[in-house]
Amino acid sequence: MGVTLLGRLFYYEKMKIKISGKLNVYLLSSTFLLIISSCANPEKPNILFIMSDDHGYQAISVYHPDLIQTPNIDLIAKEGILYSKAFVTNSICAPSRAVILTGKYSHLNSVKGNSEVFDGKQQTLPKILRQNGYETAIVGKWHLKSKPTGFDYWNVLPGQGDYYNPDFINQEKDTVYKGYVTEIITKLSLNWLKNRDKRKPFFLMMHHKAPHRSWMPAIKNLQLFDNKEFPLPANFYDNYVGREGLQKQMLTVKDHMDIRMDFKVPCPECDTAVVNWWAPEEYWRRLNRLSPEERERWEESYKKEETEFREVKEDEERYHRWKFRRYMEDYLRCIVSVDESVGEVLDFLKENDLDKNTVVVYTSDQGFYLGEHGLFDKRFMYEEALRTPLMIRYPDKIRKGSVSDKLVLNLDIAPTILDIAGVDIPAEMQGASLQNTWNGATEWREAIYYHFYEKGWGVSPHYGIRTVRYKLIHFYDLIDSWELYDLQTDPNEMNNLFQQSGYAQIVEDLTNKLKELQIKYKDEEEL
Ligand SMILES: [Ca+2]
Repeated sequence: MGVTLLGRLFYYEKMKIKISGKLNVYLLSSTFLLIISSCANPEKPNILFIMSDDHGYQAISVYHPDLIQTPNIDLIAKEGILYSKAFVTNSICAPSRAVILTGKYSHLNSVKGNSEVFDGKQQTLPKILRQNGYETAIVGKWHLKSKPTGFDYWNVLPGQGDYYNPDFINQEKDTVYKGYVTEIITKLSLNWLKNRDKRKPFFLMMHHKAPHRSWMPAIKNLQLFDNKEFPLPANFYDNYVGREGLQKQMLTVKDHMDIRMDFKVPCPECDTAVVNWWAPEEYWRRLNRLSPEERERWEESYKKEETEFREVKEDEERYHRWKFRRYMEDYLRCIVSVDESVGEVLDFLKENDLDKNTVVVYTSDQGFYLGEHGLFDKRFMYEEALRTPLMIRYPDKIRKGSVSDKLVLNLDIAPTILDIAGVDIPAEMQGASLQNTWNGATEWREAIYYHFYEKGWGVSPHYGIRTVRYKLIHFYDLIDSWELYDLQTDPNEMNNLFQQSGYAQIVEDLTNKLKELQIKYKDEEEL
């Protein structure tokens, strides 16, 4: 629009120049104003999509104020819309990223599990935006094995990436950056924003590695939360009675974390007493990325943990509580840096007069267990990993302080962003535009469909349906087991009602709806 309008104005001016000198000056100044206004307010809004990795909603203060304060992330929700029931379709890193890029379920987008390679030839959100005049970029975690496609600029971590002095790969060369990964991702994102092609609207995916396991905080934050007690979730000591899916998993805080890699205790005997055979080597590889000065501060900071470990390790209950506290300390320290990053980019938008015309999204690739059911990690369809944080700021379009309890999905992100950009949503995309949740429309889905495929850590593949009130899960492959929960009376999902009398009709209705969703989403292989 800008170029055509300017071309016409210059032509008009040239014709009038002969008529009057005064008129000419007037036209020049008005053209100048129009140039400024057309650059500062392009028709299409910019889109800043911020995604962290494994950030449970329980660790965002606008959702849950007890664990940590995240004022900058909260601001996006306070100035926009907060989703209290946002879910993922497959709760694990690479598959969630593929869903977001394509707007399609895992069985149709080439990535069912973390080991699969993303087919970069398929249609994706950044490709469509780029075709429609957007300048596109991704910085940070990519995790899809094939090289990014559809971006004018990409600078990403190889694989999972490292927290300290990390390697990055981009379209030109590999670079090792000095510093802490969250701060580097912020800096690279801001550099791109400063140097982008300002004639076009932008789409930037800023993808943090944090707070992914093994939760290595910025050196400056290593002593945050020292001596803070974190309340244990009500179902930390879940005994898994009646729920076979949980009985075989190896993802508990008390039994399946490594003393050195996860809890950072520098004890000499820890390399032989490990849960995961790969943990000692991986611990040293990660630690060896620190400079000698950083290493010294690291070792000094974790001395206290070794003393505590020796004090509590013979007392089972104290030891379990200590493990939970150690988990929370480092996990939340990583989130402090993510929140600082969000603050920096929001400030940048404001200082550069971009805040009014930039849509900001904050989400995570999925949720995470922070001790619920005794777990860490994700994968299961139980609420804390199925849910993900989601908030959108869109000045002038979304009323400040909105809250939506509609059942929304990461599948909806691509259609939503296309809708915001004024681009047609391809029919093959399976999600819906979230504009319908903030513009007063009443039509919305009444149930969501989930399918998890991986087999590691003792978790059996499973699929299921969640409605506003109920959740039905079918574990298959390693086990064959069904679970039913009434989320209204049992929000912690402790009581499997599947075999209980009085629920046959509910099971039948949910099974029928589940089959309908499998047909709708073309995922019929498990029927
Ligand atoms: Ca993840």
